Amino acid sequence: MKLLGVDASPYVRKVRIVLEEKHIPYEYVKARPSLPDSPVPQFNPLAKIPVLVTDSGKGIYDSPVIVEYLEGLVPDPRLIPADSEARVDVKRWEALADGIADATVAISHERRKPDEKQESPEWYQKQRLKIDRGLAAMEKELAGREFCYGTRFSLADVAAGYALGYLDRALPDIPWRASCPNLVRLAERLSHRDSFRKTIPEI
Ligand SMILES: N[C@@H](CCC(=O)N[C@@H](CS)C(=O)NCC(=O)O)C(=O)O
Repeated sequence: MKLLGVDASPYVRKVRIVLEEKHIPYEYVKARPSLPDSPVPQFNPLAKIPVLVTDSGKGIYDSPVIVEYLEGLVPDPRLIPADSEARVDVKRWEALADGIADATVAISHERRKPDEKQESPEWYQKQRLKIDRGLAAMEKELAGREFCYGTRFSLADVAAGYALGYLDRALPDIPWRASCPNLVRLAERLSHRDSFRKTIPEI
């Protein structure tokens, strides 16, 4: 199977971490969706990355669907619990982390625009609140625990870890460490896992 994407995308890293955790061999095809000759729209009509292309040529998107697909393909090690309530709790962590990453992407893209094209301070504040409240919710749920959900590593940890890593890279001026000691410890623990080390963006 092939994974289409680039290192700069946090959602691509999430999928790569899952592929590494499950030891699934794949070809990483560096592809930007916006280039004229990009292969991405052929496999995802929404022209977004990541896209996983199966050996039969089917394009799978978006990242939560890809993760679900990989979990079904290689159930061991399990990253999403089988029990339906536990499953929802883990996917809720994923949704929270994805939302933090979405707001981080939005601010980081906006900052690259010329001053006259920038969004209003209120827009920035709205995005920033999503990040701050999202981190506060994660910090609270993590209190007294080693893992984000239950007593073992899961997709919840993958999600929190990739979102924090991306936040550090894209918006290093956000001082989240000062108010989130539990997340600091989590990020430190995760940074030693092979899956996280092998997927550190090259850029
Ligand atoms: N919710 C999607 C988000 C995917 C996404 O927005 N990817 C960005 C790159 S970080 C992209 O492809 N943007 C191109 C576009 O929106 O046209 C997922 O989790 O896969």
